[in-house]
Parts: sequence; structure tokens; C-alpha cells
Amino acid sequence: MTAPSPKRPRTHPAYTLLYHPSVPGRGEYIRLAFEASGVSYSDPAKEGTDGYDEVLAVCDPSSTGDEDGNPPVFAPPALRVPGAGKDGKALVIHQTPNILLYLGPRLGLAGADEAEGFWVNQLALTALDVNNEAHDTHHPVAVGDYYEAQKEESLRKAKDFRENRLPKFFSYFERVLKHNESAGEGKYMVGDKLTYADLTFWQVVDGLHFAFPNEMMARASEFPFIFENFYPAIKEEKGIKAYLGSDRRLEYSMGLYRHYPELDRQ
Ligand SMILES: N[C@@H](CCC(=O)N[C@@H](CS)C(=O)NCC(=O)O)C(=O)O
Repeated sequence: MTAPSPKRPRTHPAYTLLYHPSVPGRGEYIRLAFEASGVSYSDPAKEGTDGYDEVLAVCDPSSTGDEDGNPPVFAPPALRVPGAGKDGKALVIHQTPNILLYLGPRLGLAGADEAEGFWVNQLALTALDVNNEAHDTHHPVAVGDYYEAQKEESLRKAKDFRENRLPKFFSYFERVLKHNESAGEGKYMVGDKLTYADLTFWQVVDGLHFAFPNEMMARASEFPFIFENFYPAIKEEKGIKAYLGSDRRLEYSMGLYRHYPELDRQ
């Protein structure tokens, strides 16, 4: 009888996240997936002085695609995976939810079966809708203009976001956590294990704490699953806790989540 072979560690390709330096931004949704699963990745814009050149080259607005057969990338974040593209060449993909969809099963963050995989994805997409609406509170009219040039509209947009959209989305996620309470212990949204849906919504909740601290404090008692169970528990997940305490975690500033006191609850 042959002895069972020792379990081999899973190997992963040399993943590269191509994103802007300085702000957590949408790159953070991808970083959290790597950090939670303990799979290494490079983040060249953060790592070296000319690392951002690689990002800018991939997102070059005049590009018609790269030498590996990948179509042009519209905007960061993008992911490069050596050997995973056509004919063994590098694969380059973009769009945050598309990258999460790709990485989810490979990092063990996509649920236990096909049904769970689709639930995870729909939840991540919904969390990213909140991300986009939060961004629009400070840029409701023109993405390329300064906030100060659209402040009046921002006040109106932020009021609607805080009073109507945020509670509607949070009520939804609260119900999702309740639905999965017995398997997920109120901390996981799908099944009994961390998924990229949890990580994505966690990052949204964290960003909203930065952008709208008064509103979040006032709302906490309305959504006990989110504020008392989910948010603190995901922070303690192996990988995430270490990451949040490291200098790899960037501070919020003038990115997607911005703190303008006048847009918050008064
Ligand atoms: N829907 C895209 C949005 C990508 C996006 O807006 N990226 C930002 C940084 S977070 C950017 O650099 N955009 C440049 C632009 O839209 O012109 C995604 O989720 O990846």
C-alpha cells in the first residue's frame, strides 16, 4: 500500500494588480481578496517609483490592445495573470466585479457551489452599486470637474443618498445576513465561509464610516447585523486584521470615499 502523498500547497500565478497609487479606491476590493486569502500579489504603483508607468501603459487611452492579444483596458483596476491568457500568454482583465468574478473561485472566496457563486456575485455587484452612488455624492454632475464646482448638487445628492439610498441598501444587506444567520453566524452573507461579497460590502461600510461618520453613527442601531456582527467580525478575519494593521493599507483621502462634513448628517 502506498502512503498518501503529503498535501501540496496550492500554487498561484504571479498576480499583478494594476491600480492608481495613493488611494484605496476600487483597487481595494481586489487587495482585500488577496489579503484575506493569503495569496501574494504585486501592486506596482504602490511598490516603486516607476511602477505606475505599468498601469498607465495598460490604460493608455490610445491603446488598441497589447502584444498578448488582450483588448484595451478602459480604466484601473486591471489584473495581469501570466500564462492565463490565449496561447499561454498573459491575461489582462479589468472592471472590478469582473476581476472579483475571476479571482473568487481561485482564491476560495466564491462560495461552496454554483448557486452560492451567483449569490456571492450578485451581492458584490450590489455592494459596488453603493460604492458608485457614494462616489456620486461628491461628483453628481461632472466627473472631471472639482467638487467645489458642483457643491450645490452634491448637497442634494448626498441628502438623498443618506436619507433614502443608504437605508435601502443597508436594509437589503441586513436581510441577507439575517437570511444566512444559521450558517453565517450573522457575519457571512453566503454559506459558512468568507466570500468576496463579504469583503466588498465590508469595504463599502468602512468607506462610508470615513465619508459619513455622523450618518453611520445615527444609523447603527437600525442595522444590528451589519454594525454589531458583520462589520467588526470581518475586520478580525485572518489576513484582514494583519492587512489593516500594516502599511499596505492606504488611508482614505480624496478618492471614492471623501469626507466633506457639509455632506454628512448635521
Ligand atoms: N466600472 C469600473 C470603473 C473603473 C473606474 O472608474 N476607475 C477609476 C479609478 S477607481 C478611474 O481611474 N477612472 C478613469 C475614468 O473613468 O476616466 C470598475 O468597476 O472597475
